[in-house]
Amino acid sequence: MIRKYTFGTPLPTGAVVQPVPAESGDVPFFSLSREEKKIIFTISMAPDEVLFGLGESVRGMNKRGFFYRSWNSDVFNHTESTESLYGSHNLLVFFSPSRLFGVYLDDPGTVTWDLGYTRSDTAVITSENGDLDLYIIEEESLTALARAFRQLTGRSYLPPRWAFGYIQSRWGYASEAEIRTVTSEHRKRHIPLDGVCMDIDYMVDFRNFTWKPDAFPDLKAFSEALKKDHLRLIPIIDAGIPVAPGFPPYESGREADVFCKKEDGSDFVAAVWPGRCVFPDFLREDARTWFGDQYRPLLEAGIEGFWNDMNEPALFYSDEGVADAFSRVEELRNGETDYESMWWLKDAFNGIANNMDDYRRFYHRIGNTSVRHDRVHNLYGAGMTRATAEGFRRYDPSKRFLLFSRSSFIGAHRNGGIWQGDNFSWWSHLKMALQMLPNLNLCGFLYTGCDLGGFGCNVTEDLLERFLQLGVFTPLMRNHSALHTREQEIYRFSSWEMMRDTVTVRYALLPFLYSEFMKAALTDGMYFRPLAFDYPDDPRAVRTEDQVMLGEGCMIAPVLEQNATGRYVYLPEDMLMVRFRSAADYDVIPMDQGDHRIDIALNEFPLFVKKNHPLLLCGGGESSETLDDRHFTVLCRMDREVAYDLYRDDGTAPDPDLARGLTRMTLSPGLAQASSIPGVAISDILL
Ligand code: MIG
Repeated sequence: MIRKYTFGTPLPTGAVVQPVPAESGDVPFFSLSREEKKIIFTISMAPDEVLFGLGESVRGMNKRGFFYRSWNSDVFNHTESTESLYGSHNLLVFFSPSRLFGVYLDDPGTVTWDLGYTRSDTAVITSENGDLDLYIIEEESLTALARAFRQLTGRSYLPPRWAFGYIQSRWGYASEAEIRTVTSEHRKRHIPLDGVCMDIDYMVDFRNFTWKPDAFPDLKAFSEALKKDHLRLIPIIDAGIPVAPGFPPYESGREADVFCKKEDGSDFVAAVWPGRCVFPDFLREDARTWFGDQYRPLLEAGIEGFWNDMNEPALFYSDEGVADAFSRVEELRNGETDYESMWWLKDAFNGIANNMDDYRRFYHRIGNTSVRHDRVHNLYGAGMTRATAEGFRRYDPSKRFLLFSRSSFIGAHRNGGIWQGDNFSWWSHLKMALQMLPNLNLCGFLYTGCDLGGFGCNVTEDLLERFLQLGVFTPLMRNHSALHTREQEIYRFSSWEMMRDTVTVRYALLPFLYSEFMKAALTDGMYFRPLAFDYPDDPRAVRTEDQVMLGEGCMIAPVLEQNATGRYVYLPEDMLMVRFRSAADYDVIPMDQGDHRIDIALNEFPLFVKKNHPLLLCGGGESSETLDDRHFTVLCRMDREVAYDLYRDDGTAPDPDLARGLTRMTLSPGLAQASSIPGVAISDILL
């Protein structure tokens, strides 16, 4: 059951697709207070209450015990203390033995979440602007609640199948030759690969929709040649359009008048990578259409996937901001300075990027009204994602394109995936990535993953290996790193064969993981879930923070610590452990419910599978398109007949065609009786 309560004058966000009539009574569960325009929702929590949700945010799967702020931010350098990341996902689920409900704030401005931070027994949710639709969702189970929320906000984006392959990326690849090195090193060493990202270095002066003519003399020929080798290029697009007279996107955007405005009606200008830029007003349909059409030259060059960046929007500085900072210099130039004044000066320059004053300097047009950016800030990245996805649909409605964005808002999950932003090569960020996955899924973002190996800082071999072991299971499996950091491609390391073997497991599992993803997406379910969703009555499972359910029947428990030779794993029920070293080398061990200390060497990683849920390993391959997905080895701990539906569609046709790709296989209990491991079927199947 979903109830809606409206406060103030909410602006349209596009997040909700299923209309719900507004109630007139009091909001259940919460007490309400107001402070100026703020609306504050307060609720007390029992000691055994856990909180799930808030999608992209730091810390644990259980969000209780910290303070979060919904304000999309470009936060290179985020840590455990960072209140805001790149996306705002305002769904929070309260779960205890005595109550279960979700609260969703459809509010594009700042929302704060004091979740037992000020008082451990109280949660306080504050809408800064006081214009919002609040939804209370009540269902019988966590799973049903997640489904009801997805039905409210719409089905998750479906990527093409090749997007489940391994993708290599690095800020710095600047030419065809450099990309060729990446692809040939992979193919030569048989490290599977499906795509290479092109970061801003491919562009002329970092200008969107251009590419360097010398470095990429014939992009179409290049992309077509790579495609013959089952490889795709995935270029980046940034939010800002450079102020460059004569540059066609700038000129046509000016002519169509699609850029955000200052109060005086002139275009708002701020600097990002290309220098001074204007910013498409993605909240306007005409601006979205204009922007989506700009991808055409790249699409015509054969590109089938993009990543959209800098769309919080990130702003390096504005002329106004620089002038303010210089005025502080002037103020201090001839006077006495002390440490306080010098810090004040330093802050003026340090705080010049992504400055709140800049976010108050520009306006969007919604209908006939002009709305100051800070009121709708969190919608910007979602608008860009929508513009891009709509552009793809206009260009070729018969195909699924890959799209993942940095910034997001609920609603954007219908149009694209997201990556988890600029993480560091830290073990703590490996753990954070794992813990974020189920909450992102709860908020609808199924196609996601982190920068494997870590974006900032220098990775170590063992950390990259452990990141890859998590990445084997994340829909987006991309190794990405920042300019000037240690080179992070698998083939740079002496233990590259170990890492290659890890990637082969992804490819052996790819048809299975793809099927699990499609089932989750098409049934408004979750690909990753907290254990609480499957074992709500088991307090141990509910509190488990370093293991995650995957698909219908699996659970992952990655090693998250340096120099560890194993870890403790809690099994909420009897399961089958498959401990992988490579696609062809793994242990199959039935294990009982309870606590286990499991040896997991650096080159190993376990997957746990529930009884009567089969795991399918295909014949493998070096790209998603050349997999042998007719021969499967099926592993299943079973005591009854088991059926499995495998998606074997062409991987690019839009969803209605998916059903035609469905193959049902059945396993009879006899298989497990006759097996060398009693109760576990290990059988080869030819489809
Ligand atoms: O200011 O394009 O998160 O993945 O490599 C940094 C360069 C801009 C931020 C993205 C990152 C990307 C980088 N970008």
